[in-house]
Amino acid sequence: MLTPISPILRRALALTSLACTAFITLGTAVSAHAEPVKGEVIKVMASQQKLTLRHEAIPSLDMPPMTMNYRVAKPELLSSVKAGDKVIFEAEDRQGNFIVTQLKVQP
Ligand SMILES: [Cu+2]
Repeated sequence: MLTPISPILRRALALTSLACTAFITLGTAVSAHAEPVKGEVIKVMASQQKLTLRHEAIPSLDMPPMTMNYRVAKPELLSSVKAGDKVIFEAEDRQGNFIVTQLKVQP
């Protein structure tokens, strides 16, 4: 039977995961919020500064593999990608808004 506690537990686990990421990256001088994630560009919406990405799991954001829309931190991030590109990106959760901060076509 499902109980109301499960969403709370999920959130707690996500926060724990973020805290762990911050702790681990302190020693390696990598951004505390982001980790490189592989994905594929499904759609670019340049006028909205958004794109649709199909991506692998993102443990630090508590996301399973999925397809979703992201806003980009800078419009220039969209200038070098198009639908169908395989990319590596980093995303942050800013008060519930998921923002892509890094975006590169996979070498
Ligand atoms: Cu996602």
